[in-house]
Amino acid sequence: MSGIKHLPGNSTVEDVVAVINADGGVIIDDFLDAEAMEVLLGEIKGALALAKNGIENELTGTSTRRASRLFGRCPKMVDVAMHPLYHDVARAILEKPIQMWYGEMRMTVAPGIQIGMTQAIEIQPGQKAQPLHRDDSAFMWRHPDYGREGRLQIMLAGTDFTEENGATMVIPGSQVWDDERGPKVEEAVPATMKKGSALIWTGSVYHGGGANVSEDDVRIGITMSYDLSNLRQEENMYLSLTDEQIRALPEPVQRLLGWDSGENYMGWVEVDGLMVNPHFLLEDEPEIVQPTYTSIS
Ligand SMILES: O=C(O)CCC(=O)C(=O)O
Ligand SMILES: [Fe+2]
Repeated sequence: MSGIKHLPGNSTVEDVVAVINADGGVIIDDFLDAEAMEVLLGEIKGALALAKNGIENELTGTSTRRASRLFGRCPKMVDVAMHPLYHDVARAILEKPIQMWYGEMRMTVAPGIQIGMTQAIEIQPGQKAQPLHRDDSAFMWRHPDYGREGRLQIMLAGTDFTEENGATMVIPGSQVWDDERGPKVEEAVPATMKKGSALIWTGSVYHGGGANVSEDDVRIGITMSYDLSNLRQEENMYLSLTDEQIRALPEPVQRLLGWDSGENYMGWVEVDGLMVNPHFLLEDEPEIVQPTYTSIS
């Protein structure tokens, strides 16, 4: 099995989309610059300090600490979410429209994207490999029946990722496998990369955290997902983020975290007797925006 392709941090969105469409995943070298990485890592280490090692669970690991709620705790996560080689690539891959009938009119409706989960993952020496899996199993996704991706995930390296310290293991090309074919450990390759680089892969690609067989080299990865906005968020953002935390974030990120409703009507709230976009609740001078189909083919 060949390795995972690397692209430089100054690649175009089109370059990145092309490699992901072919292989299911790609590594972007120097995704964040050293200065931004140090700020983010300081915030992440603060969150990890409050996390506990997992209990008797192969998926979460027992020599692994996981810290979530990252947009409430780590303001620098905004740089990851809004990076064009992640955000714009996610839109290009996920926002595939559907055609539907609305009365006698043929309409095109495109889903939006939303942030589905966030996690800093610290894999300590002695941690065994995580079983290879597809993250879109959270959505009960079927392959190739659905003919589209539900998720685009990122794993930003907070330390160098090496074969010894538990670099994420990936099976490039496995996004096209049907649901009967199981992954084999020998088919997976390590996403070795430098601190500040990032692995980006679709929810249908088999992958898993690697074993940390090093003496004393702790691996830190910072992950989040962009998911179709019509799916339930894996991490319950409405219960994870306080009102104060969501209000402190830039408007696009508030919307990406779920305080939004798209043209497919998902996520509205009733305010003053009208169905409105929930971003209304965060606005100082709120404007009533009712959801509506916007595209007519
Ligand atoms: O930590 C990693 O490298 C991968 C973790 C992962 O795939 C998961 O927890 O779903
Ligand atoms: Fe995973």
